[in-house]
Amino acid sequence: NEQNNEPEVFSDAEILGMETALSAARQGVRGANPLVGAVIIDADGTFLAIGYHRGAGTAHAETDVINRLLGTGVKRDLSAATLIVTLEPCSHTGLTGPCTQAILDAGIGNVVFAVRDPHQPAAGGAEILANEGINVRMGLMAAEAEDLNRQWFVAVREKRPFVTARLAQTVDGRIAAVDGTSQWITSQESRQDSHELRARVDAIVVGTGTVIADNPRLTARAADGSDAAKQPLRVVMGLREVPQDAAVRGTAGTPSSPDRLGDDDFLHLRTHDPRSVLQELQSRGVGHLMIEGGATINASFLEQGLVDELVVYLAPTLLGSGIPALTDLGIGTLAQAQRWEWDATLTGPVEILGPDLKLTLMPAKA
Ligand code: AOF
Ligand code: ZN
Repeated sequence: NEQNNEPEVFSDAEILGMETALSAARQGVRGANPLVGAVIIDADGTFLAIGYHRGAGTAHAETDVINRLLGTGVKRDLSAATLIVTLEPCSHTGLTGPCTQAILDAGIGNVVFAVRDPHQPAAGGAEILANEGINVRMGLMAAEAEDLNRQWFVAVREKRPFVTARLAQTVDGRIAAVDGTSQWITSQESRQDSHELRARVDAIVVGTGTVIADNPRLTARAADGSDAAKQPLRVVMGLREVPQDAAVRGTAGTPSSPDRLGDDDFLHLRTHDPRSVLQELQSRGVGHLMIEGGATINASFLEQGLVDELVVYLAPTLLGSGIPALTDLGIGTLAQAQRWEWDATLTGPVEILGPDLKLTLMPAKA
């Protein structure tokens, strides 16, 4: 209880419920939204339903667990039941309606959650529920819940998008040969997986150097080459001009044409500063950004500690000399090395994609 600082008391069933909600949360996908899980238990501690949030744009964990229990539109007396959730229920209408309203509509009498939602528009759900007469308690397994989404909390508190950096490289860390050739280092399977990543994020950024060297379209495409339904905003950063006929200027699926210039889904930011890029994209409503190189852009975000998730496609290929995945990170001695760790929320942090490996990493805990 935040008012009088007395520790809340939780039952064994509630503790078990929160542990279950935390594992359910891990089935979701990281990104603009946190991983969130929820459980509903009866007055006697019986488990009634388990739910979780699948990722940005889908139902929140509370709505998911309520729908699983009731189906939509069904009534049942839940005034003695308890909804246990890993994050404070949201109070806002974002891509989905407020969870506070879903809880009130279902007539659930008790709510236990782990941690406050620091995201301003969503925060304050606890007070709304308490004012409506719901018995609300917070703080159960707060440390575990904070840890589950620790990089999401960092991004929200820094008021910037969640940032994924994607590297596609040889085992010796090269993204192109000496002569600049880079198509393709990784397999078809890896490239297809990258397209699925693109369809999940709100924006992709590359440097002007990459645009000039590789002329990428930066669209998300299905295996048959057609455009995915959801396309990211395509962002180029850097001071050099983006050529008028660059593929990145084209609308998804269509070859670039001059009448498409200034299209909403392409943006050139004339800066080298990752923070100003993040600030600009935040103001445009980007919740999840993916960085796709080159070496200078990758390093500039990494050096400033602005990467929340690192996705590395590793091809069983050697180039020796060649273009490295990263330029200087300002590290002079081993003690300053950036340490990363497996994303432990995933069932397997390493995936096999054809001949390649895909690693998903997050910054190691301080
Ligand atoms: C919850 N339960 O399962 C999640 C919450 O754009 P929206 O509508 O998906 O809202 C996203 C925000 O809602 C997100 O930034 C975070 O503050 C909260 N996420 N809240 O009650 C959930 N995923
Ligand atoms: Zn919600």
